[in-house]
Amino acid sequence: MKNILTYGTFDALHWGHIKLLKRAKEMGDYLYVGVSTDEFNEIKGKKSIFNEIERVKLLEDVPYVDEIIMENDWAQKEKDIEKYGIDILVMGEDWEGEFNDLPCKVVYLPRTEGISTNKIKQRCLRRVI
Ligand code: C2G
Repeated sequence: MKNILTYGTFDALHWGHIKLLKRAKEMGDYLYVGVSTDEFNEIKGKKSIFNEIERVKLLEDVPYVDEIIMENDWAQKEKDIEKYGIDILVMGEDWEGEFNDLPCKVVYLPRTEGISTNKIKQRCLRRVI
């Protein structure tokens, strides 16, 4: 049983997030997803459209997601890796190199071009498709 782990805010869930989760799940058998709490988002300097409860609600029905855990701080990754017996941490390439010192294999995947939560926010502000 190969356990995979990824983290994110996953605000305004979009196909870029889904494609990341799909590729992460395809690397193993069970995918844990660490969702940044609203409090941690403050530390990350992110103001999300949806709160942590709503962001979890959106992720719960994504078929690739096997278990959701909350991400409260930068430092919990090592504990999570031990606690859940993680084999691979998967992150988007925007995190390239950031987590190489963790006690598991780390894979950085290409981001999906053309979509981001910020793009969605901009469209909403312009109210156009
Ligand atoms: N992502 C992607 N393609 C996009 C947008 C996002 O592949 N077009 C990936 C990101 O690279 C990340 C994941 O989807 O791996 C979640 O993205 P965010 O919600 O923006 O997460 P982030 O704020 O980067 O939080 O401790 C790690 C942080 O919690 C990661």
